[in-house]
Amino acid sequence: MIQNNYDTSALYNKFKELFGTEPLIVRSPGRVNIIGEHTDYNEGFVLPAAIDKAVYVAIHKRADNKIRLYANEFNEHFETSLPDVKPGEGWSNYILGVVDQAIKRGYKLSGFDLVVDGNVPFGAGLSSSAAVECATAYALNEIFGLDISKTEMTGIAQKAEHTFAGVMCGIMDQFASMFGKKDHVIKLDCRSLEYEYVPLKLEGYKILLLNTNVKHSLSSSEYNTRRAQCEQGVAWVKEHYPQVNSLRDISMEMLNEHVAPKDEEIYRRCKYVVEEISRLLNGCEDLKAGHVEALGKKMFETHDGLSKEYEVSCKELDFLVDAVRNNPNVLGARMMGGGFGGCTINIVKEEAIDSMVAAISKSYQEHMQLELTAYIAQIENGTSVVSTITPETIIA
Ligand code: GAF
Repeated sequence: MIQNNYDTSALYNKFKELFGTEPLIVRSPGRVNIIGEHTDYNEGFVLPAAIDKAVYVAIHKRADNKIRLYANEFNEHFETSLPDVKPGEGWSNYILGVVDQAIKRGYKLSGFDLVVDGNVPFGAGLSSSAAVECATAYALNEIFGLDISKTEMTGIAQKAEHTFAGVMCGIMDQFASMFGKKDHVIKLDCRSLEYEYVPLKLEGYKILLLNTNVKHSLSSSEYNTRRAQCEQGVAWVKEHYPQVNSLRDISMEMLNEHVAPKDEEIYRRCKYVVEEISRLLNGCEDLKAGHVEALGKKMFETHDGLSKEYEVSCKELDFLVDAVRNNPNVLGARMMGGGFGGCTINIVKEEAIDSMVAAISKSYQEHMQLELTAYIAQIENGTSVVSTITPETIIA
């Protein structure tokens, strides 16, 4: 099992070695989502939580306009200056997109030096990109004293993903990273951004993430296509019900009457989302009432909807869900996040985890010729400053 400790003193030392000054360090976590997938950009609800794997940025402001970035994991440098910030390739986009948004909103920045690192695996569907964006927004706010609210920082981070990474994501990932609370999930209304912390009481069960270790290249383009398909469905219903603004406002009757006759595929996409919004609301009540088995059953239903109706799964994710479907130690499992790879989320009886992971790793290797990686997700707090002082005091 992969360990989650991250030693911020190494990051501190790296920053000092590269830039010669003492950095501020900000931690921003990855996330899981219990249920409610592809509902955020449809103004529905989601049920995410921040986890113990996080992105860390070390930062120090400069007197000039230079921006010097270093990604520890890739051993890569990137340099630009404030007036020249524009979309490019790879990891720097998630930082520069945030800078661009802050400038566009009128916040006054100068240059800065920044090192990014962490232990959120890339491409695993745990929102490493949202974590980099949130860490950057929070860090810029701190060093330049911008007084931006956490809600606005979340919006800045989301918009950075749209404009610099080209993914028209919803608000879930950035919100979970920014607002996470230890041992709680966040029931978030993605329309109003009102939210409620719900204690995650799993009574002898743990959240186990199984990483397929694949990320199919379709993921961004198909994500944007799904979003457009949902919007098309809404437009057809709106011709008859002008008060409707999103799938959140739409019933199955409306879909049956006004979308089904027009396009079977769009109907299936919309049907999944409408059902998922109500499944989440019921699942959240299950969690509050301690009915974890009922919640687990709904997670399998979500997976089937994502796989067959929304069509954002892949053979590796389906394999991992099918591998645990009839296992009495597993209450629920499903693909998590945008899809086309990444992790499944499983609710598994604690004492069964080791033997189960060993057995599934073996059959995953045999059937998919791929290595499986497993993590137990602990639920942690959201984005915050780690420390501004010496390495000895900043072990996270
Ligand atoms: C990705 C997106 F970034 C989120 O906004 C959300 O839509 C998710 O896919 C699917 O629920 O993680």
